[in-house]
Amino acid sequence: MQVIYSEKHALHDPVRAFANGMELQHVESPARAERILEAAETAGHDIVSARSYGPGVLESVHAAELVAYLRGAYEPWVEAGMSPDGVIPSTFPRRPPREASRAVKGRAGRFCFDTETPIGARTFEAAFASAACALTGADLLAGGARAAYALCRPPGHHAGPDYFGGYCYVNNAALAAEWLRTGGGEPVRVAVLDLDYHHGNGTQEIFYESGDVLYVSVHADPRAAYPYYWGFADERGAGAGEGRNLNLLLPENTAEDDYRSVLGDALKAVGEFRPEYLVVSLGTDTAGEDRLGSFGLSVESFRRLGRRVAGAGLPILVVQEGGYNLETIGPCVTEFLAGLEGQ
Ligand code: Q9C
Ligand code: ZN
Repeated sequence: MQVIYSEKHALHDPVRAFANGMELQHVESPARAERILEAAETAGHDIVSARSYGPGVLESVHAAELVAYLRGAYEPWVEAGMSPDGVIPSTFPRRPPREASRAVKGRAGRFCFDTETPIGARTFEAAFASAACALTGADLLAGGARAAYALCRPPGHHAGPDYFGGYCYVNNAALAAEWLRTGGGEPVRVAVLDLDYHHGNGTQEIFYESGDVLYVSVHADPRAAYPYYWGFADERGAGAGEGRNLNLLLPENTAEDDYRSVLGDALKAVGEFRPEYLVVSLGTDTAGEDRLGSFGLSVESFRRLGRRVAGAGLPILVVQEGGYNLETIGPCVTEFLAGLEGQ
């Protein structure tokens, strides 16, 4: 399978996050992508470079103000005497601000929703390259490929229409889905199946009122798990998107059997939607060894998941989201891809 990669991911190497009332070493590290790349090479996949896209492409799913902020946030932050390790806000608006703040620290909270998603000197370049990996995958599918894997880093599914957070800056899966939806002239239906441990609040909100894009997510119950304020079962879409958003919640500590049964429900919804393409947001933070998740999937489970997803019989673009165990992230991904290829 074609594995789309950009070495520019390494330009983003967040130093710290603030969580749990503590300063923590950041877990979304360049090593994640390096481990996946090594495993993909060992498994014999075809590593291809991301193509180039104009910066305007980000505005197909994001507000221009968000993109401009991400591009320009770092320099004024450092010039104002804040940490050169990256922009991390500490004050957040509880309602839309009536005007842009004149204060660097006021602007820092405008688009970001947490204290774990720092903007470093070259974060924007890395995020844009990550998006380019997903878009290249979309192009491969549009050109007739049956499957492709975008090795995206940083991840994307927590980034919404005009906000970012959860280690995500721009929404790679949403950009690919939108590219596939509109790429061939007449808009076509696209389904996004999100298998990260966490609900993909950003993807949900980007397509919430879209009749063309079905968003289905299998994730940990937000009553107990991040992102806490999104991902409930009664979030079903609105307007033309009514009924086209499906959140399937699992309790903490879910093991493979229950996970697969709910994946079956998710794939049934995808099938009934009759899309032309399927974009899979794949997080391996569902693995038992992952420090951010509580589920009990094994490395071998991912092959069985891949086989099930292949059963949808659609062209499939897999986009990398989370997954933080450096020992298992590579094998989990390559097992999933082997299952997708029917092995
Ligand atoms: N102390 C993705 O998997 N909170 N993002 C973790 C750790 C943030 C996860 C708390 C989790 C974000 C793409
Ligand atoms: Zn996650």
